[in-house]
Amino acid sequence: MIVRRINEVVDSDRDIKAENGNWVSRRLLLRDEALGFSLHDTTIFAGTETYIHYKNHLEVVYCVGGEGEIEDLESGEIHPLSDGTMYALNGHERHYLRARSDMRMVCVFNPALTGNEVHDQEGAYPLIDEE
Ligand code: 9YT
Repeated sequence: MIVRRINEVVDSDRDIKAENGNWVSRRLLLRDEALGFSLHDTTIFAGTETYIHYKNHLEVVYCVGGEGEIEDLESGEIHPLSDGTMYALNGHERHYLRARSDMRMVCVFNPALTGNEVHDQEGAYPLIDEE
């Protein structure tokens, strides 16, 4: 069994800040833990807009605090986000995330992130080989 608390992750090498300063992601579980997914506690900072296209991963996001919106660039739909809203990117949808206030998100990635990925210019994480 793995038990980990957020205060053990903050300011560790599992505490990843976006290069553009838009978000911070605390990685509670990574690929090494061998669960088949990674689990992140992410804060999207107020006033930011982030373009994301996870071409190589499926992501589920559960908003547990703050307010903002997601714009699905495939459908053109804009969905408000607040505490209690989940979205699942089951079609690798290109999207914008906009935060009106700091939004706290619980994120699950499949395949699991290793912890070393950074968003590329297209807002994607690379797929890192299993080996
Ligand atoms: C919700 C979202 O996609 N935020 C960007 C960061 C990413 N979720 C991560 O690495 O935790």
